[in-house]
Amino acid sequence: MRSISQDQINFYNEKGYLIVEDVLSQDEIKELGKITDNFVEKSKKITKHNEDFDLEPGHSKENPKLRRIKKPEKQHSIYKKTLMHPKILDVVEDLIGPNIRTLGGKLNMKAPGGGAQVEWHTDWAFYPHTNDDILEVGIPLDDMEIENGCLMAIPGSHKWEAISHHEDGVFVGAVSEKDFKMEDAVPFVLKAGSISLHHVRALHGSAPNMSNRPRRLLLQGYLAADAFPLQSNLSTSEDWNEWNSNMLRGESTNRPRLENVPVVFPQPKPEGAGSIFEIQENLKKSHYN
Ligand SMILES: O=C(O)CCC(=O)C(=O)O
Repeated sequence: MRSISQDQINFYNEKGYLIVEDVLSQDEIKELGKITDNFVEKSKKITKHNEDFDLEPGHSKENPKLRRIKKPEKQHSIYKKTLMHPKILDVVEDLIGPNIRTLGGKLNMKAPGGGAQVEWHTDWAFYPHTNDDILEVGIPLDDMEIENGCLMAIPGSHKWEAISHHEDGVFVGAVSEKDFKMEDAVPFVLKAGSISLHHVRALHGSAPNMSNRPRRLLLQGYLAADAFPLQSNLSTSEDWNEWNSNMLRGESTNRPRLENVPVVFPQPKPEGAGSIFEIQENLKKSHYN
């Protein structure tokens, strides 16, 4: 039985995003919030990005500005449980089919009073695959509104030709202003407990947090088992075992489904490129100021 209606599936196919309400319980949200607070506490001990954390400029022990917990599912069992949450997987299955791998997760945080924007981009620009049955689930740990920098997307943009995320021939992880109209953006205003899903080719971004509340958003990536990355090297048995350890439902396959999908390859990268935040710092003009 489906967990969402045919109308919701049609909406996702047409617009490239979907909001589903009341998927996680308030107890689950509270627990996620509590462990996330502990990670913010932990981040006070560091002064530079590391394997686990990405920091916003101005981060300090007194005023921690943890911008991202990387691969949270590898850092705490509660995040792992959320990545494998049956209710989330049921919705994902209705949209991309029964054979599902995960791309893993990230937890993006915007501190009150200015937590930084994410410039407009598609996830596809960072990781093109053999087909685009790939999506990202957004799980807000705080009510997400325009004031605290909610995620936004341009409806229908997942059907556009590939847009370059380059400037002066170098990958900057964001599109140019001329490529879209900000007034077409739909804000994902969500109560904590609800989820958003956006297609890998949907153009999306988010503004700085201008409120006095945090905006913490857990993002979890999922893909059809027959979508293979165009960039990755699955050459050894070890790579293959690791790849298959990301299967969450259904059957793995060694037969990539090759679709006629438009791609601009995300190379060359800027010097010292790390997270999306660092890559986007190379954009000459922010979409937000
Ligand atoms: O945190 C956000 O508002 C958007 C994040 C995003 O699009 C990304 O990390 O790729």
